[in-house]
Amino acid sequence: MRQIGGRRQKPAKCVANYRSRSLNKPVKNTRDPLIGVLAANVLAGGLLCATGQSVSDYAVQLSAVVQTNPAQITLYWPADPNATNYVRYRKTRDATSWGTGLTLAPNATNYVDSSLSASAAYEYRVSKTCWNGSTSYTGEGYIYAGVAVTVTDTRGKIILLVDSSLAASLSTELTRLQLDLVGDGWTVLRHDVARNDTPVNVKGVISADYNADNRNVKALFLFGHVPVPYSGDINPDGHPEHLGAWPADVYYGDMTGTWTDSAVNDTRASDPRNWNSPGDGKFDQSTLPATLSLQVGRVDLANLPTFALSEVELLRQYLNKDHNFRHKFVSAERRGLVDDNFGTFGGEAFALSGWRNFAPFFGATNTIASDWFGTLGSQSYLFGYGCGGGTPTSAGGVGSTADFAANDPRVVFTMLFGSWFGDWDSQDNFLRAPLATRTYTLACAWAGRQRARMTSSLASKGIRPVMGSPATGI
Ligand SMILES: [Ca+2]
Ligand SMILES: [Ca+2]
Repeated sequence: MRQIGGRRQKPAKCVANYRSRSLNKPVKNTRDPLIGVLAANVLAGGLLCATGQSVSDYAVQLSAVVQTNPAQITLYWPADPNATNYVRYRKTRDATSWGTGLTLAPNATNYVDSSLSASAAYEYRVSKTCWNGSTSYTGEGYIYAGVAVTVTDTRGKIILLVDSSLAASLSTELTRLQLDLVGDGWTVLRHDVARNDTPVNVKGVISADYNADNRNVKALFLFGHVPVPYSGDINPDGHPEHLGAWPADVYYGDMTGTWTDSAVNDTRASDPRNWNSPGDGKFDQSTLPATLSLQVGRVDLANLPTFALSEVELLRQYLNKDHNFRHKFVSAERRGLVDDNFGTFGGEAFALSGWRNFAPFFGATNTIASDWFGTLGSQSYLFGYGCGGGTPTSAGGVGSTADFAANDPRVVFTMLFGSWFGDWDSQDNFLRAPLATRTYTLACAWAGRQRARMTSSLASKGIRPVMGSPATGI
């Protein structure tokens, strides 16, 4: 697998390397002087290159307008002059197949659906095939929409697992969190667990709740340094010296699969945290053994010494942020920021996790390529996506953990992507740093290699504190 920038042992070289390999913004035309650099890099990686495309060209940036009489949903997307064909699909949220698509004209920029039930919600997908004169490429867009869908006021049961070493200090704030979760439609099942317990014992607490009411227990909120399960022999950032066990909170969300600790024997990783041997308590599984039964999120602000506040005070600050956002004491403009420092990367186009999700949320014109800290110091965004060559504490072109400690970027929900910080349980880890900021940021997911598709899960299930990513845990 191709590396996504950065070498753990040589951060200085990593930065220089990143600068020579990456783009600061999507390529807009063939006169961009950086295109040659991109093409050379892609060819050096041995991959085919759709030269001249920008990352957003790989998305169909869908948005929707609905009306009640007659009931209809109109999908819109920006024109792509290179499109040779569009296909529209529709399904219910939980259907597993898209079925047969409906072919639209090559110059289509909208689709009107009037054969629907006003009270139902539908997930739409629009795919395009394109030819730019020298090469072909494809794009996809997804949106979840309904005309008059009933508000979800009962979400089921959420298990709140609290690190017991924090419970007394934060009792007021945790009680308020529980009330806020009730207000959001959840029934809260609270348990406090010791941070030095084993993941197997902690999972026993979760399983007992789930087995007592498996139809209604839907979600798991891990608060604090609840024991961190590790699993697998993986390196989704492509670095051989990062191969091994990664944090895997997905273990806690799987109620049916079998997890073993007998096969993997790999101690080549540069950080012993990633070593995995038979019987060491880290699981073997590199992929999920079963479909997850629970949504899983974690707020863990342990081991962040770059921030001035202690772990307890960082968590108190987080709970205050959470309460303030839920009650609109703090808000942000409904728009999405994309700070892409990788470009198309041989077609992987990591920043699609921004472009493809933000258009359905806010509209294509409210999805904006811009610099993270340069923009978010003075302008607010509800969502942000940033990617660049990484270290455990930074992503090139986005910023560093120290930047998050020194600033207060005005963005609430975030995705960050780059090498070395995806296994989030490390000191001053860059993926957790946004959660430790003062006023705004509540969530961060590692998204890019495995693109995030958020529209239907957020719309129907509620936003999670920290969003799940299979096999990597946060
Ligand atoms: Ca093991
Ligand atoms: Ca930037």
